Amino acid sequence: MGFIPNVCSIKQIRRGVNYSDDVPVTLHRGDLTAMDVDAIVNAANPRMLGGGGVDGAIHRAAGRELVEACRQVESIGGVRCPPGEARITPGFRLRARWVIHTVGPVYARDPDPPETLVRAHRSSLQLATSRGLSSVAFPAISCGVYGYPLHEAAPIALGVAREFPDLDVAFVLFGDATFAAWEAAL
Ligand code: AR6
Repeated sequence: MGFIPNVCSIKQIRRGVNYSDDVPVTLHRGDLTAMDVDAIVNAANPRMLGGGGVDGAIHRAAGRELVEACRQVESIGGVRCPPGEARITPGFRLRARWVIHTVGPVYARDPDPPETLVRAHRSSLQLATSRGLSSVAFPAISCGVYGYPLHEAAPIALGVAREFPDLDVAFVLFGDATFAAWEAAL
């Protein structure tokens, strides 16, 4: 069985192939909350007050201040972040200085899941750019509770990352199947 590195870049994966769109996107296995980057992206829900999955892990690692900061985000009828949009808070006890909260599509319910997934990634990276950040790490947005099939989500997420060649974008993927889907999409 071949050795699969824990961290690999498009450049490493595409070794020997002349790709002109070589951009600094990296894949990691493991825990997003440990990433030492300017911002990690949270797969949040529209209320933005915490939840399960990676959202719960981020809130536990950041401490109670994070939910208090989320509460301060403007809410319209309890919705702080509609699907496809992004909001930013400090990272508090995380190594990352910021948390960008985005809401991906619920695959079975969203009227246009690919479009909403594109917008969730793009609005996160636009927010990072507007704040002058240079490194951002994503989980597999919508690929847990929200039910987005891994092999459909991976090329969408990577495609949007390629729109931001000046940002250092990492994907931190939990589990072999998720990592394999992203690796295949590269
Ligand atoms: N680091 C990296 N990835 C993780 C981690 C972690 N610590 N923990 C889980 N994952 P999900 P969604 C992976 O369900 O589908 C929440 O309740 C997980 O294995 O966290 O966008 C929110 O409040 C999966 O691959 O997010 C929302 O209600 C990926 O992260 C809802 O879930 C995303 O799974 C959002 O659902």
